[in-house]
Formats: sequence, C-alpha cells, structure tokens
Amino acid sequence: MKKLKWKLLLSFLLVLSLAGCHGQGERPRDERLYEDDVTSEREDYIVVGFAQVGSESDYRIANSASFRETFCAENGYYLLFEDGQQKQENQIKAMRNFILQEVDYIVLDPVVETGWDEVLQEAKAAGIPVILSDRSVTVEDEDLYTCWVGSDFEEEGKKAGLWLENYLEKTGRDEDEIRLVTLQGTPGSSAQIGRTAGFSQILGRHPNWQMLECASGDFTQSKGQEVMARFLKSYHDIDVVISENDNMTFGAIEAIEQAGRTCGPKGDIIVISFDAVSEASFAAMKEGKLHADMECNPLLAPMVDEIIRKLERGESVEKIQYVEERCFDAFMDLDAIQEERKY
Ligand code: GZL
Ligand code: ZN
Repeated sequence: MKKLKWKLLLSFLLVLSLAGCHGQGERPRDERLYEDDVTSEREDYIVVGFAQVGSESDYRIANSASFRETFCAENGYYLLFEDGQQKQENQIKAMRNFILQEVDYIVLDPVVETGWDEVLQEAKAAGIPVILSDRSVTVEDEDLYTCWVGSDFEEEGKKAGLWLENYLEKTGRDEDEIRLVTLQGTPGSSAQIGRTAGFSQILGRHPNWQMLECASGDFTQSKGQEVMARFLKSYHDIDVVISENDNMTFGAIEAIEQAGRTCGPKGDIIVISFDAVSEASFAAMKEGKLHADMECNPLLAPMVDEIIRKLERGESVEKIQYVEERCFDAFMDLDAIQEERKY
C-alpha cells in the first residue's frame, strides 16, 4: 500500500509540475531529477525521510551533501530532507511528519542523545525502520532503532589526548604544568559526550595537566569565539585549547588573535580541533595556527544506502558501524593528503 500511495502522490507531483505549478526559477534538484526518472517508468522509489541536525558547521554541510547526492532519483530514492536547526522539537516534528506520510525509512541524526523514546515508539508502531546516522541516542529499548552509523567519538577524544601527550614529550614539556580549556560541542550530543570522555581518559593520566574550564560553544564559530574570549579574560596563561569542532576553532583563533595572543605551532597556545572536513581547517594547520585536527568523516550516506539495500533484501545489518577516521597535524604533508581525500 505504502508504495502505491507514494507512486500516486509522486505522479500527481509530476503532473502538477508539468502544468507549471512552480512558476519561474530553479526547481529543487530532487524534484527535477525525479521528473526525468518517472518518465522513464522506474517502478518504485524507496522513500526516505531524513531528520538532519541543522546546518551549524562545515561537517554538517558536507554530511547533508552526502545525503542529497546518495539519496537521489537515479539511485531509486525519493528523499524528504528536514533541517532541524539544532532543535530537538523540530526533528521530532519532522519524524512525525514522515510517519504521517508513511515513508519507507527514517534516518535520524539526533541533535542530543535523550528524549527520543516516544517518537521512536511511534515510528516502530507505524512499521517504519529508523536508522541513526552520525550522532546516537540513549533509549530504554535499543530495538527502537535498527542501527547506528557514525564516528567513535570517544576514540576521537582519546586520539586528541594521545596527540597532545606525544607533542609535549617531543617538545620537552612532558613535566611542565599545562593549563587547558575546552570548547565543548552541543551539550548532551554524542560528539560532545564522546570527545570529552575520550580526552578525559588521557587528561587523568597527567597530574601536571590542569583543565581550567570546559564550556559549550554549541559547535558554532560565533559561540566558539565568544566563549574563547571569556576564557582569555578569566585565565591569563592558557597553554592548550581543546575545541570539539573546527567551526568553534575558527572562532577561538579569532578571539586569541584579538586578545593579542598567538596560537598554533608558530604561536604560544596549542590548539587541537575535531572534524578536519573543510579546506579552512587544513589552511589553519598549514598557516601554523592549528596544531592538530581529529578527522570526523561526514560521508555517511553511502553506508546508510548500503544498509537500506540490505534491509530491502531482508538481510540483517550490524547494530553499530563506525567510519574510518584519521588524525592530521601541521607537521604532515597536508597538500598530499588533501589530494587524495574525497571531501
Ligand atoms: C560529529 C558531528 C558534529 C561535528 C560538528 O559527528 O555530530 O556536529 O563534529 C557538528 O561539526 O556540528
Ligand atoms: Zn511541484
């Protein structure tokens, strides 16, 4: 029934658009592509509702692009894409909308880990599988979602700690008093929880490392700059900034320079970041303003696509699938690395 209903709806859309319901100007890519496809009589579409976190960072932009490129008409999908603007209530509303429209699958990138039990129950009752992408959820019953694809955030946090440990040793500062601050991501998000926990495991091994303060920059550049400026006023000798995503890092570098300080291998404050998705993050390392960046791979859509194909064939899927991720720093051949990367 679901597929028939969607076929009727999609053909109706096609008739409407052929009747010029859109007026002038560029039509949404999905709709344009879809029209061409329907005329080629493609049998049925897999309809996917994607409740995205927002558009708060370069990682997010790359992650959304990955979904739009993968879940397109040529690949046999009809994608309903909802930007949650970093608000849980928007994402829950989007999911209820997807359930009403009887989509075939829901993909959720949950802005925070808690508060999803009820709407996941509703999706389950409607017989719609939910696949978690990027961030994860904490729920009573793990059967409320089919599986999760994303980064091992705790591993990312540990990698940042190990990189700092190694760098301080190499620069003869392993016995020094080291004073750190942390710009945290959205409180309660998997990325924030994992990165903070992972780094803390290494922090705890060094009695001479003192974490002065951790505060949320909400993964955005403006908030990151604001919080870093406050840190610089509160603490006069910060040695290390741990920033849980690049957009907060760009804001922090602004604040450090506005305070007349310097950062990166050529400066006096060590900065370690996460994501390493954008040109700007590699530029910051090449300019000597950023020491190291823990990669957070945004290209999750192909893995979600593969999961859906398996589910369509009635095959079972892994509950958790991690993406491959590396650690980059200012001392590597970053041009060569950028050459071979897909984003
Ligand atoms: C991590 C992702 C985080 C990124 C931020 O996978 O959820 O959210 O690190 C983004 O850039 O805002
Ligand atoms: Zn239309």
